[in-house]
Amino acid sequence: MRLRKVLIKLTILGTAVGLFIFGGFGEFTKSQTANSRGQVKYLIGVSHPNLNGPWQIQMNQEIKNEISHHKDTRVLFTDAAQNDEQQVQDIHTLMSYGIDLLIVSVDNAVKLTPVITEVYKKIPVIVLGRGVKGYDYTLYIGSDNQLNGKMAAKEAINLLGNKSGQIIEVKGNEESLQAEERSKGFHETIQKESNHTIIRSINGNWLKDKAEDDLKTILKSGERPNLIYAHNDAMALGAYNALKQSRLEGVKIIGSDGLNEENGGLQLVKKGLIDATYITPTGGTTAVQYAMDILHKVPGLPKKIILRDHEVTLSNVDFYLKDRESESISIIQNKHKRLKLGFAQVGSESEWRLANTDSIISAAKEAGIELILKNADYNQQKQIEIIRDFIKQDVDVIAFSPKTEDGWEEVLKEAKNAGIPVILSDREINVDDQTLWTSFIGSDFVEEGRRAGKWLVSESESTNKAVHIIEIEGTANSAPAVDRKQGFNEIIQQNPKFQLLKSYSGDFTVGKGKKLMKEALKTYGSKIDVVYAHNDDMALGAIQAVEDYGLKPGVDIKIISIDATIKAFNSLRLAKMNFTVECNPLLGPQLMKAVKDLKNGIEIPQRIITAEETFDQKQAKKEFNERAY
Ligand code: GYE
Repeated sequence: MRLRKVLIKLTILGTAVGLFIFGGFGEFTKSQTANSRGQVKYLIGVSHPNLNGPWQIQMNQEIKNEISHHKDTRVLFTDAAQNDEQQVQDIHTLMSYGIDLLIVSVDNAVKLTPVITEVYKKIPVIVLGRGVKGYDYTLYIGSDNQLNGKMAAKEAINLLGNKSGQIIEVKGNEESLQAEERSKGFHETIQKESNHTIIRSINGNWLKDKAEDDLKTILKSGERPNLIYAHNDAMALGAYNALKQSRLEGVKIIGSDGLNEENGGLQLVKKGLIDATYITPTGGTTAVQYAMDILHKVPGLPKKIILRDHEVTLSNVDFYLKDRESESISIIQNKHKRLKLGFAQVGSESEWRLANTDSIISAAKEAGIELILKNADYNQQKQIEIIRDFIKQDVDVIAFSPKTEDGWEEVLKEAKNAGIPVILSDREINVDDQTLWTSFIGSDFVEEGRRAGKWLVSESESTNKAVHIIEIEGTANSAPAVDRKQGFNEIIQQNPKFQLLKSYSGDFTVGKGKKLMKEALKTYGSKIDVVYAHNDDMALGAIQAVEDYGLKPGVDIKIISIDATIKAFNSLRLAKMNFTVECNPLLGPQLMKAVKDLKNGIEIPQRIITAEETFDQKQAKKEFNERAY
């Protein structure tokens, strides 16, 4: 059956599916797709929840443009026209055409997650722009929507000033994670940082007309907001129309999307119809680039790419209007013959860190980048001084692994003023001004903690007795310590049988792990059922302490850890450890790619999150010989 006929048949059946091919092979048939494909090596399926919004259309256009560079690849697009059941059906249809990879954007995370999980068991899946629940996908590409909402709240506070104002929020779509997260970031920040009140949250379904109609009704009933925050620019324009028709002036409007086209956010800001928008990249181009890497089986690809949103107001809109016309402006000038990267390593505290340092050195060599690597010996002041020295040397890019989350504002401002981009390696920081750093490359520590917790929950399923836990935390106020604690707690708090006896503050070293576990054993003795250590080194130290105490680690006391280094694998093999969550230290190649992209004027993601696994004793035994670090 020819594809056109399939399409006609589907249309006759009255389904809403829009299935269309890009790549110019109208003779493509279903059986051809699954069997012989002639010139076509790869077939990518793209499933959209709807193509009636400008943002989604832009995403689609980017995919088309990028795919045209790959002669051996074709794309099949489907448009579910805002019908969730239809989108599930579309994905099945794409699968029946034998696609090699699925790119999917979803409106309804709850309804779409099961089918995506199912597809992910068979082929790679890229989730684009709008998320799903859980981690059953190959790669996620999208913005940090909670941060988007938070930035919008900060701008709302700025626009409203000190008086207490009234805000109406126009949400995207009830079931979309993107809307949920934007809303969360917005509400939290307004509550915490202002006297303003969000008097109402309505659902605009991402659509201009719906937002406009519903707001008109609300305004007619006499409600008088001072600001309207809409989750996209289309609805922000709807808000503007509603206010105009209701003859209300002086009400501030914030949108999001920031497209540069007629009625796109940039134009709305420029014309003064709305006060602020956020350029939220669709990720279409990035998705195709990674899709090709996935299909070509490039090793070490990340799990999540979080793109950077840009705040746009009247004060900077011209820059973005111009910048977008002449893309790829390098922010690195040709100061040196070779690209010069200054890396301020935090220390040599753990096996993980040693593997990380090696990875950076060898990747720089391979990439032909001049690396100045300095070690701060786990001293934050020293790390700051090293960064200052890099600024003085006028390196092209600075990267560092921040010891703790706080205390970086000043030195990063100095780097920014000197025009040197900063990349955070493996640990994040706490600063209000997100423009002080360019990109973060590392792990999702909260998820690591959750995975440790989930293993304990499943391991303890058969018992109703209390499970007594000792936690040995990483360096106080460091991102991995804060987040690994949070993720683990989130899971174990769901059942009161899990009892945390005590959390000790460690420093990621074997010595401290041993010392703290000795203390724990002195206080709690054999009452302890489980040790949760924030890294392998401290777990290894704890194992020694348990043995010294005369108990069997792994048996009398279960040991859970994070990093999955070869030494942990060995302990798992010897049944002294029970479970380790992988934290990938091989960040060198991703870092060098980011440095080169900066040079080439390619905007690099705000966050690049590595893909990671977990290992129990059986898996560790099997993979011991292949372990790279
Ligand atoms: O897990 C630990 C280390 O920041 C991810 O720091 C890193 C952590 C790693 O020393 O072993």
